[in-house]
Amino acid sequence: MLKEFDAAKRRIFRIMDDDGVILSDQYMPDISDSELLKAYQNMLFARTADHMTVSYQRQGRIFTYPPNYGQEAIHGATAQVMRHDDWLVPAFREMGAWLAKGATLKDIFLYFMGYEVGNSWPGAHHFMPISVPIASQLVHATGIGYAIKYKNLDEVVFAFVGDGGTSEGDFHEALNFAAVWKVPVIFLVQNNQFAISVPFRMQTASDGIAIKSVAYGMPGIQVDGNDFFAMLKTLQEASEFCRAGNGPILIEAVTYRKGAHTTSDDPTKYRSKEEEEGWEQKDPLKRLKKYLIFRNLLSEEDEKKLENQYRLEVDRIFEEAENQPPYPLEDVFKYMYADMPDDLRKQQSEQEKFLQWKLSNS
Ligand SMILES: Cc1ncc(C[n+]2csc(CCOP(=O)(O)OP(=O)(O)O)c2C)c(N)n1
Repeated sequence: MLKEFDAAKRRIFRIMDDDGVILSDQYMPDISDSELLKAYQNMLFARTADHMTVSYQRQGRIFTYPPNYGQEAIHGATAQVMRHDDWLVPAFREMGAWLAKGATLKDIFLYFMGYEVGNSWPGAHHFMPISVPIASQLVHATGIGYAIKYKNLDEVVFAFVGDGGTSEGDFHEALNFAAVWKVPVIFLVQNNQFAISVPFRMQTASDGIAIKSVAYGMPGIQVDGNDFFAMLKTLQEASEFCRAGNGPILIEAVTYRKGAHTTSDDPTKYRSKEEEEGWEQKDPLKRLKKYLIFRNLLSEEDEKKLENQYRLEVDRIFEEAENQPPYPLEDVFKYMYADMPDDLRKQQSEQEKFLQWKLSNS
């Protein structure tokens, strides 16, 4: 399949249409009905948590948060393929994949509440920290891939980046050397059509991202990122390809960020209702739900029940995170260096003075 849909052939890979109808049976990925239902439930859980996190932010109970709404099929498929020893190198918009790697929702909430401990995610094995400096994580991914190859380990790196991130020098450096060294890295670009307010057509003059793989000397594929089956099949084949020692691969998952860039953004300023409505038909959960209902694996009532159950669960976990004792100011400063340098010590004491001043003036 990877060869047939190689980026150079200019074909987007899709298995299921917008109505949940299977277009090409021969590419259906290997997944049992019960695994499929579980995968859908996990995506629904992530979506529920995502919506509720936006609402917590609006209530002033959590800091800035980047919604995942509309991109869940990419994360759900990754969750299905990623093994315990594989590495997840995240950007910042793939919560379903974090949960699959073993991060708890409470850890995730603590991160977005500013807790330093929220960075450590002890249950998540082979998981790098969330990377807000765009694309900087990709060079780390190539480095991890190099170590895996050097040590002859049976591991694959799943490295996430957005379409905007592909314009960074780090993207070029990471892909160039990953291909030269033939390291087992899946570069997974979530092309959600925007980098904050910058539309994809202003990001690159290239006809898509996947085609850039040709110049780097690695295979690439453009996939309908809202088609769970297409994403799953692609990731299954991509991870086998990497595991077999063939080097890296570039996947462009074409999707749409249905929410705002972050809770500080207002997308109505830079995109139209018509555009949003056009993408609504392609919503990844709606499409998969139609398929599941057609196969009698799910009903509308089942889904309502699940959603209610998830809402209660998310609220309970959020309250647990809210009840965490406040973090000491020192946490903000102490983890960067083994011995804190003088200028950082000075910043800490200035911040302490500022907080005391604020307290005495409130
Ligand atoms: C190196 C760097 N430059 C700029 C920013 C500010 N910034 C934060 S998110 C973002 C856009 C990222 O867009 P994209 O890579 O498409 O990912 P998306 O947010 O769409 O998931 C920018 C420019 C940053 N965090 N890091």
